Amino acid sequence: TGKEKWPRGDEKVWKAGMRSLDKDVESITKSFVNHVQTSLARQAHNLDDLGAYQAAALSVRDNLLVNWNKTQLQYMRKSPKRAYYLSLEFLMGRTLDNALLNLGLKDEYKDGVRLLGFNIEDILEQERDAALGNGGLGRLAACYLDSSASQELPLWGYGLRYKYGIFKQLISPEGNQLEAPDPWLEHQNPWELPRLDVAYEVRFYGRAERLGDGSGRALWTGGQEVLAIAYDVMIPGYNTATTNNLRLWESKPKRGFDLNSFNAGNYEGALSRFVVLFADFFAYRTFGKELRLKQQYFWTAASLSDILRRFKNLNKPMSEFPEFVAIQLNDTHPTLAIPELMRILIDEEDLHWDAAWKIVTNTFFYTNHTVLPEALEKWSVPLVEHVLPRHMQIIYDIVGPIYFCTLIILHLTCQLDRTCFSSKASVSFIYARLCALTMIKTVAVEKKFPGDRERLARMSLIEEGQPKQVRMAHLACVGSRKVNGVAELHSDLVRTTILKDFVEFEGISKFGNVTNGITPRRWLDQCNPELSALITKALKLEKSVWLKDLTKLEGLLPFAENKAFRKEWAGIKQRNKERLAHYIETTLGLTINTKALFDVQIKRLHEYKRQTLNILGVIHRYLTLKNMTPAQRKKVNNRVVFFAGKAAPGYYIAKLTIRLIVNVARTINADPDTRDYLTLYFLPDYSVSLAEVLIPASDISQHISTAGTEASGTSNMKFCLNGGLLLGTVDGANIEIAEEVGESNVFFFGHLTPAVEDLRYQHLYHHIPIEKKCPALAHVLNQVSLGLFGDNEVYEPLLNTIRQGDYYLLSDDFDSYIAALAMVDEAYSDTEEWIKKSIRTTAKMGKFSSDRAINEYAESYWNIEATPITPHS
Ligand code: B1H
Repeated sequence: TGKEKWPRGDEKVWKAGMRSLDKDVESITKSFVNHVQTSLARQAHNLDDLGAYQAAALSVRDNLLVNWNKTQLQYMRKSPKRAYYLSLEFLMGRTLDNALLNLGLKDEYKDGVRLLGFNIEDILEQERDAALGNGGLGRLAACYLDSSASQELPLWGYGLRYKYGIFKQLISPEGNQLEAPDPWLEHQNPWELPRLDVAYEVRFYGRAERLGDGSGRALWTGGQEVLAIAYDVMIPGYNTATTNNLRLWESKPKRGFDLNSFNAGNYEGALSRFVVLFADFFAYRTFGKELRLKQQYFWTAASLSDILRRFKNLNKPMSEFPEFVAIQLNDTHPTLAIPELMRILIDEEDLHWDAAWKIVTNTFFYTNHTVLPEALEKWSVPLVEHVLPRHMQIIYDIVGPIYFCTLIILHLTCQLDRTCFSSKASVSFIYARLCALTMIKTVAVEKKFPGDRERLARMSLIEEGQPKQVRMAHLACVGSRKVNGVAELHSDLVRTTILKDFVEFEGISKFGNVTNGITPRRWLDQCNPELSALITKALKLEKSVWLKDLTKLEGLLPFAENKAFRKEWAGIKQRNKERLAHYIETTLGLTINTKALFDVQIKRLHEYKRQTLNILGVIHRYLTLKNMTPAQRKKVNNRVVFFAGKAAPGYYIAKLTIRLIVNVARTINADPDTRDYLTLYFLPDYSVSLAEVLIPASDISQHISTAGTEASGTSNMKFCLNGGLLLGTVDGANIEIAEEVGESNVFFFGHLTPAVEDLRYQHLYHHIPIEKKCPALAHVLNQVSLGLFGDNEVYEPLLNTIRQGDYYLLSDDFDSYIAALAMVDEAYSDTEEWIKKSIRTTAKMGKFSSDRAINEYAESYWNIEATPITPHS
């Protein structure tokens, strides 16, 4: 009942039994040895590094739990408004090092394990990455969790507990990407708490029958039910007791599951596959669509049940739900939460449609992460009808009439068949519904857009066609209180392209921008400890001060003029290069020239990101070097180019790009004429942990997407924070980085966003042969075609994407790209000036802390406040 006195028994005895935080080496070694003895059932004589990692992790976890319990208890007592971050991906990487730094116990653990005969770095290396995501979107979610806890904001994450993370990438002898499963849970995962008691039922399929009483309610029965079981992951804040929660759902057959039924035999085969990450943005369009839809529903339904249960414990009227709950939709993947909350409120809580809709549209917030048309989610209406019949009804009701009355009117006027709209009827539906949503009187709308049927078709949540499709971005937009993009340019594009009609209809104030951010804890302090220490020394501030107010980095600016400081700065970069070289030497057996400019492009392989432009630029450099005399070559800057990144398993052109990179590397690294001046590496199996070694070692990093295609990018921020300079197009967050650090400290090239459409038009209708338009590029393409890198003919489909159509405008940007690379060479030759640029870049990166971003969400979107956790409660 919640009214009973607690604790039961003697409070003093309870208190005396409570574990407290470890603070000194002695209590740490004690806890470590205890865990070896009991949790692991091992002993000193048979403990290897992996065992030591597990013991260390378990003892750190105990510390996290002390704070976690405190945090959750105080959230319960103070009942602040809470935010929930629904993301299908959380790319957490490793946890131990981060937890040690956030708890402020790294040195103590280092000393403790040394006393026991272990080395902390070796122990940290034992941990597997938690790679429950594809790329930037998933890593952003992880950074936001770190920032929410660090800023003491009451925020929980909700995701799926995938059995397999993103595939492990192998490279075959021919240079092809191969995919192997990533059984990341193979060893016990010390960072999760199974909550077998937190379970919810989730239904699929079956029948939905409207009650027909005018209430709008329906009965959804039959089909298949599964259980969602919670696993909790502790999210420690930096230098604070706040420890938030990431709740991941696992599926389990329902108890009393009919073992004789058709479903029973199917469980292992079909439902357990829930827990496999879709490592392919687009693959599920052709394969496994139903599975992906079920994943999305399973996770949103379980999360909503959990959120509602917590709200109900407050004993408040349902109408106050949005005063206690804000739900952030990380892209459209959790959009089914909108019809699901409608279903719960109407069918289970007996609310009137309009009251329910008011709650929903004050609860949800939607972040868009891409404007690329092929990446906008759409679900086929027959599929949704099959898997989630009730939700399909609700979606129709959202797009449809102002409840009931309009339904009847439309029935009369359009002879409407509810499951098979004529285009006209669908248009009328959305028209009427949107009038209700936005409280704009029909008359006003008529005045605003008289007879604008095309507009209404564009705005519809249902796209006409075979089959009809639900446009998830439109549903997320109409069902949310606010919508945002992830960088200024991108948010502008959202407002002027994909959601333009909605902006005109609902008003611009609903459509904002929150420029992405990264956590400086992982992406500076943890991955670049030497630089972090130097900054602390220079700023004469506690590390905990500038790591939580990153704008303090500006204090580094005067040090750019200090020669001794520059030497220290450059020395750290050099040692980070050697650390990377050592890593590559031990993992891949390759020797890297560390006396060279390190040039890095690491990200998912995608045509719009233009890794192809980069590799063609490398070939151009190679051909130029080949044409030089040895004396001329000696004057050229040495350059080592690194690529890393995964291609979606079904993305043929992206995989071909990897193959080209690998084979170009093979040829040029073996060429005695040039290999002292230019080498190239494709590092397999890119991951968060690999990024942590690569980023601090880079002199220049490439972010070279076709203008207007990269929503933000976040690795650009990571490189610049670590004093790497940026070579990029005028796209995404590159623009804001340049605004901060000054254009003289970045290398920009290429056409701007407004030109892109015209250029594409020219490619289609006024095609100029590449030989004429860009001879340098034509020459490079020909060399590839002629087999300079072996594999006659295999690369033709890739080269043809440039020769014909050239949708991503490589031929338009190639010359300016080569010119920008030359400017990089020139700037790098002036060592002292280069180091100044590097220092100034780091100094001006304060804006890109995810603390700034999460506070913007908290204040301008969710309306939640910091809730400090007091140590004694
Ligand atoms: C981004 C995605 C994405 N945008 C679909 N969109 C996915 C879309 O599995 N899927 O279905 C997965 C991911 N990811 C990235 O988000 C943008 O491309 C980056 O520019 C941006 O920095 C990042 C975070 O906002």
